[in-house]
Amino acid sequence: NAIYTSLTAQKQAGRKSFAVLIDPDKTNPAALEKLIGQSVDAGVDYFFMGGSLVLTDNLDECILQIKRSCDIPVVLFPGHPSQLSRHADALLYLSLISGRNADLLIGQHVISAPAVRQSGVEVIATGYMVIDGGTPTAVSYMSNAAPIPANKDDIALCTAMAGEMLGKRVIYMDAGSGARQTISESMIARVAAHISVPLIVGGGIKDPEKAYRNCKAGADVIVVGNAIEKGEAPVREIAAAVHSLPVSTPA
Ligand code: 1GP
Repeated sequence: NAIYTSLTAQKQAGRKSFAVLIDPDKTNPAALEKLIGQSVDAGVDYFFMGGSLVLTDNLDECILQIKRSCDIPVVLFPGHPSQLSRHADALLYLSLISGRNADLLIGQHVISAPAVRQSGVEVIATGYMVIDGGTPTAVSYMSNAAPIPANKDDIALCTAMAGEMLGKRVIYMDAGSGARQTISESMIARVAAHISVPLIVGGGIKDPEKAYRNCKAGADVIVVGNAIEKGEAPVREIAAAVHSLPVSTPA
């Protein structure tokens, strides 16, 4: 359980992590090589791997390319049960607890369970919460489930609490890839104050200031995908902002 052990140890120490999300359908070996180099220089903590569609069978090859070049762990963040690779370090086994679509709560897990078990990949039970990002995102469309309204902090809080009590070992709050509106810091703070498991936050984050404020509000892991893919987000500066916490107060 190396990845989960490190997530919880980081949380206990108040250290924040930065994950770069890679969609295997939207990269190529040259772009990935460049991103790996930038990520190593920046001290990125994790690569998350996944996408909403499975257009190519690029997943294994992307992970192997990463494994050949660096030690940054690869964590699967699958949009579909077929996005599984034994070469990954861990799998966020996502249950869409914000939705009321039984298939994404348990149905797809029943289908994928034997393959997941057989892969030998570390499984991290994840309470996945989609928050309205102000614009239809792939996840809001594909999940066929209503997201939590952006201003309903109480619903988010109760959903996360229920997820934790049901045994989810991390909570992932996601405004959806490319969301116009990121999750509010007030919602992050409310959720973080009431759960003890690590909190992952993503969706529409582009700049170091927002990443920093999310961490201050209580996020433990910040995920950025779309803006890095488009070359709009500075990997090094976001990593530095995330890693600047906790700010040590003079004795
Ligand atoms: C999406 O949380 C991730 O599922 C990251 O979102 O691609 O907008 O950074 P972005």
